[in-house]
Amino acid sequence: MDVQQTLVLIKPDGLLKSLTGNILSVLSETKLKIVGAKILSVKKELAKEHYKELKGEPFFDELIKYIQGEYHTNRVLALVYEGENAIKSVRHIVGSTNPEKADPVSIRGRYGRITQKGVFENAIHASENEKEAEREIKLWFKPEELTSISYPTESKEIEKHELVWK
Ligand code: DAT
Ligand code: MG
Repeated sequence: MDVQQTLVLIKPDGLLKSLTGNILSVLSETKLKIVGAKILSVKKELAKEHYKELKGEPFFDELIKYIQGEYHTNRVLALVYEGENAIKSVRHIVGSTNPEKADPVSIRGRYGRITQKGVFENAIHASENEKEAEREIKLWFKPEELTSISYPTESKEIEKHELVWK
C-alpha cells in the first residue's frame, strides 16, 4: 500500500447542521492525518471545475447551487487527509453517493438526505481515485497551504493585489 492524499469537503449542509465535529470524529477513526484545512466560500468557477465531469447531468445546476451554499450557508470546509490507502479508507467511511442507499452508519448514511428536488445533500465529498485526488487537491489548495506536499512544484513570480490587514 502507498501513502496517498485525498480531498475531503464538508459541504454547506454539514456546516449548517453543525455536523463538523461529528464528521471529523468519524474521519479520525481512519487514523489518517490532516495536512491541509481551510474554510471558504465556493465561487461558481471553482464549483463548476470541481464537478466538471457531471456537466450535462440533470442535477448539475442544482448541485452547483448546493455546493455554493444557496440552500444552507456559503461555507465549505476543505481538508486534505494523508496516509496509507487514504482514498479508499475515506470513501469507505463516507459511504455511497445516494444517502438513502448508503450504509446507515457511514457519514452519508447518518447525515445525508435527498431533497424534494432530488438533490443528494450528502454532507461530505471525498476524492474517488488517485487521479481525481490529485486534480482536486491542486484545485482547492496551493502548495504552501499544505504541510506535506506530494506533487511537483515550481517557483513562480506572481504579481497580484490581495486584501491585507489595514
Ligand atoms: P460522489 O460524491 O460519491 O463521488 P459523484 O461524483 O457521482 O458522487 O457525484 C457528485 C455529487 O453529485 C454527489 O455527491 C451528489 C450529486 N449527485 C450524484 N448523483 C446524483 C443523482 N443521481 N441525483 C442527484 N444528485 C446526484
Ligand atoms: Mg465523485
